[in-house]
Amino acid sequence: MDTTPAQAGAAARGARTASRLLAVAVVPATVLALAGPAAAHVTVTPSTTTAGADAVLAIGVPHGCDGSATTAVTIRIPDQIHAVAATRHPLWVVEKETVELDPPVTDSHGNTVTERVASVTYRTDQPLPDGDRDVFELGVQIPEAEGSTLAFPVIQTCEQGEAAWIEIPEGAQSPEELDQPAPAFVVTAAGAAQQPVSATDTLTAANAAGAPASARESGGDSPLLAAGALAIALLGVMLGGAAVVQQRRRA
Ligand SMILES: [Cu+2]
Repeated sequence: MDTTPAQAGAAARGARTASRLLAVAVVPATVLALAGPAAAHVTVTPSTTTAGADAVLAIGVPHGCDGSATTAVTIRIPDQIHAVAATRHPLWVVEKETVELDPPVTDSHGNTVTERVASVTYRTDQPLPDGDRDVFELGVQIPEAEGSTLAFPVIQTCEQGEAAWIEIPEGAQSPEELDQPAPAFVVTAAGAAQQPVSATDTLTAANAAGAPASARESGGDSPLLAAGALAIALLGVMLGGAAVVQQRRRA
């Protein structure tokens, strides 16, 4: 059966609409899916942010330095924290750098403390590949410094190069505006809700709300994003298909 010029025109219009719909659905979906892991930065997720409490700080390293594998992670400890118990970690050796405290201080157990841990370095001779992630846990006592921000600048050394996660927001700046923000969180009063510091720490809020460990330690890679992207893409395909069918029926 010959198609009339009108029918041919209608079909072409239908196809154009469908491909436009597809483009509208697929492009953002792809961008979202690609964005996932790369957006994650080095994070700190405290088991609690409460002043005076004993806490475990999970320092998450979600990727290497521009594709290069990680060989060492040095975590600088803020002045207000004196003692740090580094969690032993297979494949990694731990080194602590201490500095003298002048004047010495008395800790919460009444002991005189003459030196404090200034940094903790995890080092490995089996580099952590760029596509993998790892978490380093430190046991500390949160200082009695309600409302203050505790930053843990991290130097990530890789087979090629290094990444310095040391940037501190100034004034009203938010950590999201920085390329390599230092992981940080805000100390809260006993009984107060945990306060996330930045997108990189939203996990802190998730932690406070009792999110499962896997969610707490996942550092910004989110299968959810991929699922969302997929759903949008499917929707696009279905809409596109429906438009084509409709066009055909009208023709
Ligand atoms: Cu990153």
